[in-house]
Amino acid sequence: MPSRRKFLKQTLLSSAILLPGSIKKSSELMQDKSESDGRKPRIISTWNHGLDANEKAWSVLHQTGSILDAVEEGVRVTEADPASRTVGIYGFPDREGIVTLDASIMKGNGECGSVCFVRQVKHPITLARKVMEHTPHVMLAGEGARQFAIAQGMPMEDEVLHPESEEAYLEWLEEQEYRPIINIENHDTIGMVGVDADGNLAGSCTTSGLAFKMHGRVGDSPIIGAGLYVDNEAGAATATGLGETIIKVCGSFLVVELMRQGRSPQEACEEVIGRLIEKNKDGIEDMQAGFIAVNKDGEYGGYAVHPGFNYAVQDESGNTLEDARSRFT
Ligand code: SD4
Repeated sequence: MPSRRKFLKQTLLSSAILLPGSIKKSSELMQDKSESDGRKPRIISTWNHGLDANEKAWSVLHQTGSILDAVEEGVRVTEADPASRTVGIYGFPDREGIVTLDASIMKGNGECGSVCFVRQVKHPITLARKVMEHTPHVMLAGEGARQFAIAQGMPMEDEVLHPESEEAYLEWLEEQEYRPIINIENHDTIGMVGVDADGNLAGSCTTSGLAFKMHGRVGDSPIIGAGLYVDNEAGAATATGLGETIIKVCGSFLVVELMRQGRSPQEACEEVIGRLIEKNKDGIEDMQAGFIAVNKDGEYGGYAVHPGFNYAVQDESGNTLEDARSRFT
């Protein structure tokens, strides 16, 4: 079965499993997200794993009243999930067999922190927050980021691949074909953006990056403006998919700038996917990328290059998985 069809089938199967009770089927949902109501507070996050992450974020928001705490705690659920092959230390390794992680966090007032190419840290999102709050810098990389984690008292994890990651890596080694494209199945970064009842925004993004990437490769997720951008004056956006395509258009920043100029979150995501396709024409049939966005009024949207991208939307009416529309069908 071609990889995209397999992915779609898997997505549909897992959607069905994840859709009990209050979680609605995407087909029941309003198609035009630009008409989405501006309900606040609201938290949205990428892919199926966004459902569990949203649930945690929502309870943290209600406990602490902090949208920043909410987006940090929410994605920590995914980082700690041994079943995740695309986020955290149980994820797929790079081509040397080493798991390296990227993460970023941002507040609506412009404060932000990120880490990239970091090893052995179970919660890179928390490390990114520590960079934001306890250093004069925005971004720490590699061994420096790891040393900072140790200095902050964060535990170091053994560098043992999860058995499923190891199996996939050994299989990959047989061909060792390095193609810097997304194969649609192996990219499921979690990006989360949220707005509280007062219109304060925050966002987080964390990933083990592209499976079997070159050692040292850093994607969009830890780059402020590419994988994540938040501005209380306009809105917040985050990205998933092939980071190289997203970096080239400063994707999340551009989504937020378009919202500042008056576009709805849905319109802004669609316009940036259009720009991304323009700038990445070669091989676009094998490249997936998607954005989600929320504005300060609580309206939201999401859009992707190809079908198969979904995102979880949490507000007072429940936690819902929605299929994003896409440029190609
Ligand atoms: C990256 N954007 O490292 C990440 C990978 C990914 O959904 O999204 N996935 O390029």
